[in-house]
Amino acid sequence: NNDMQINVVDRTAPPSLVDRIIGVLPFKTKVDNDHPPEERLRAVEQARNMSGQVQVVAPDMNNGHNDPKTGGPGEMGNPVRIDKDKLSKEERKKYDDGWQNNAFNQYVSDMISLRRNLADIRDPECKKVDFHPNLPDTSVIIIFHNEARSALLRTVWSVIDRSPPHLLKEVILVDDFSDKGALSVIHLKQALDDDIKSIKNVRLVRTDKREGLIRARLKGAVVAKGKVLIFLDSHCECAEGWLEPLLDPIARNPKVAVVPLIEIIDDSTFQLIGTPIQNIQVGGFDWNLIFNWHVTPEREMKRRQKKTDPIRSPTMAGGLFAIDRDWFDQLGMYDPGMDIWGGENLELSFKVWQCGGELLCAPCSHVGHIFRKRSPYQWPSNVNVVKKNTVRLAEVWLDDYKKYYYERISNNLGDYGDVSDRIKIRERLQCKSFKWFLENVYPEQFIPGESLYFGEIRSRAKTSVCIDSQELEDGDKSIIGYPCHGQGGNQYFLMSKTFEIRREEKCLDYAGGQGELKKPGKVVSFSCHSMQGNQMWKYEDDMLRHASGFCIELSQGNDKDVFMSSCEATNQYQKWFWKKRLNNST
Ligand code: LR7
Ligand code: MN
Repeated sequence: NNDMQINVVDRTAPPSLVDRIIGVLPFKTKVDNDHPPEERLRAVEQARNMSGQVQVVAPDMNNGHNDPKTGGPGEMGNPVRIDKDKLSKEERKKYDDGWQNNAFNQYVSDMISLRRNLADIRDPECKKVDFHPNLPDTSVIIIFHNEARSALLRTVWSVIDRSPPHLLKEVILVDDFSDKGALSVIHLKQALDDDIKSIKNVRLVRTDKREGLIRARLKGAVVAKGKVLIFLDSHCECAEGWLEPLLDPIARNPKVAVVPLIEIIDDSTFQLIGTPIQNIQVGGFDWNLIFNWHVTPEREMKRRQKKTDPIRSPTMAGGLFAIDRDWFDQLGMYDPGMDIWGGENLELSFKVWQCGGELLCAPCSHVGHIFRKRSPYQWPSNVNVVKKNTVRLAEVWLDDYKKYYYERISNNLGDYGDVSDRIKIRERLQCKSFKWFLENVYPEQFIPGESLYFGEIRSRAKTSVCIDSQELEDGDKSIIGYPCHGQGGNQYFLMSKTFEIRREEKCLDYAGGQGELKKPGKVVSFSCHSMQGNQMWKYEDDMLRHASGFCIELSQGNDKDVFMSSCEATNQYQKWFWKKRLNNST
C-alpha cells in the first residue's frame, strides 16, 4: 500500500533537485515542515534505508539542506538552515533552549544523523602518502561537561567510523561531572550507558566533582592503554583519513605532538567545509598569553618538501592533538594545578619544544570542531581561573619574558598556588630556555622589549595632540588625533623589528596606497598579520612614512582628523615625536 509519500524539499537547493523522486514509503505518512524534527528525521532515515523503493518528496524537512543522494539533513557536511520563525511554539522553545544551553544550535545538531557522511576534504595528494608501516595504536580521549548528547555521540561515531580498527585501541569518554537540565547526571549516564553499550571499545569514566578540562583529560590519560593518546573536544567530527597522518610522525619520532587541521563546524548550520592545504595556519600567542593563528612562515614552507609534509607550529589550540603516551608522561602530562579551562594548551606547546620535542600540524588530517562565541557552562565566580592557569605556566616556562604578561595583568598575579613540582620537571628534563624557543621556533613573534620606538606619538605641529587608536562606537577603526593623556592605552605604540606600528595585537594599516595614488586615505588599526605590506612603516626625520610612500598627517583645521598624504619634508603637520628605544631593557 504505497499510498502516501514523504516529501523532502530543500528550499535552498536548485529547483531541479527539489522534486527529485527517490522512492515511495510504504506507509501512510506525509512529513512536512509542521512535523517535529524527530519525526522528520525518522522519515528520512526510513526513506534512506529503503533506497530504491522509497520516494523522498518535498516539504522542507528542516527548512534545511538535504543531500539529494542520502536524504538526511546535514549530510556531506551541508548546512542545515532553520527559519526559526516558522517553528511551532514548542519547537521554537526547543530551538531557543538549545542555543541557550550549548552556545550552538543543538536543535540542528539533533536533526543531523549521528553518523552523517562528510565529503572527503583531503587534498588529493594525501591519498598518495605512504604512511609508516608500523603505526602505533591509540586511545582517543573525549572529555565533556554538559555536552549536547547528539554532538558528543557524533564525535564518538566519527572516530569509530573513520578509524582503521587495528589503530583504534579504545575511546575513553570522561564525563566531567555533567549536572545540567536534560543532561542531569542520571539522565546522561543512563542515555550514554545505553548509547555506548553496543559500541565496541568505548569506555566511560566520570569525575566525582567538577574538575575542569585539564584534570578530566588527566583522568582519561592514566587509564588509557593505547601507545598514543589523542584528545578531542566533545563537539568534533573526524573526517575521512584523519587518523594515520596524526600517528605517522609519532611512529617516526615519539617526541612529537601532532595536531590535525581544525575545521570549522558552523555553530548554527553545522556546515563543515575543508580548508585548502595551502591555507594552513600555525599557532602563535600574544603577550596576554592567548593562543592565536598566523600564516605559515615562508621559511617553514621552504623547509618542507611536499605539501603533505607536517608543518612545524610554535603552539597548539589545545583541544585536538596526538601524543605518545610515555613521552606525555615524561613531560609531566598536564599541570594538575590548572582549573576548568585555559593555559594548558600553551603550557604543553612550550614544554614540547623546550624539552626536545616538536609540535607538528598534519595537513592531511582534518577534524571539525564547533567553534562557539561564548562558553555555555558555569565558571567559578570567586577566582579568575584562566589567569591562575596562565600565571602558573608563565612562572614555569617563560623565564624573564613573563614580565610582558605580568605587565598586562598589572603585575597582579593573584594566588596561583605552588609550582615547584612543575619547575622540577623542567629541571629534570633539562629543558631549553624560553629565549631559545622564541629565537628558534617562533622568530616572527613580536617582543615588546626589542621594539625600535615606543610610547605616545605626539604631533609637532600641535604638541598637545597624540595619535589615538580608540575604536569609535560606530565601529570606525580609523586612528584619530586626541589630546595626549600620558596613560598609555590607546596612545601607546611600539615599532616592531619588522616595522609595524603596533598596539598589542593591532597594527596601523593603510590600504589606500596602491591604485588610487592621489587619494588621501584613513589609517586604520587592524589585526597584525605579520606580512608587512600595508602594515609596514618607516619613522625617519620625524615622519611616519608608509610602505606606499605616503605619510601620516594631522589636519590643520581640527585636532581630530588624521589621514595619509604625499610626504613633504617641510610640512609640520606630518612631523611626530616618538621615543627611540636605546637598549633592550624595557
Ligand atoms: O570544566 C570543564 N570540563 C570539561 O570537561 C570545561 C570544559 N570541559 C570540556 C568541554 O566539554 C570540551 O569538550 O573541555 C572541552 C573544551 O572546552 P571548550 O569546548 O569550552 O573549549 P574551547 O573549544 O573553547 O577551547 C580551546 O581552548 C581550551 C583551553 O583550555 C582547550 O584547550 C580546548 O580543548 C580548546 N579547543 C580547541 O582547541 C578546539 C579548537 C579551538 C580553537 C582555536
Ligand atoms: Mn571546544
